[in-house]
Amino acid sequence: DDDDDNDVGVKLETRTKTKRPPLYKVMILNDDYTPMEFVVHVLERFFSLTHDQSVDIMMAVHKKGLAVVGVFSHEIAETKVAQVMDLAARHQHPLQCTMEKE
Ligand code: TYC
Repeated sequence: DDDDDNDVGVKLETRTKTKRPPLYKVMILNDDYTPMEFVVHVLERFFSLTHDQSVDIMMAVHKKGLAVVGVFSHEIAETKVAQVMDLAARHQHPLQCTMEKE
């Protein structure tokens, strides 16, 4: 502002803000009717968990009510929830799967 050029100039640097997309926790909820083996199968099939990891998470849900089974972009999380809800409905199990912004 001291150089009497009427403040005309060229901005030489711009901020490169790389905003990461929000992530979503996908959770499964306990209920009294869905068979344990079905929940284990769902976790193996849709969340690329090993059998042992799936058993551990299923038992955590059975005891505590719910657990996070994975964290994904919005689109992937929506797909996982839909896949679980669809398979559970087709087998007439009341299993619930939901997503929540992290
Ligand atoms: N509580 C169920 C039973 O005793 C098992 C179960 C576990 C159901 C986890 C849902 O998300 C769930 N058969």
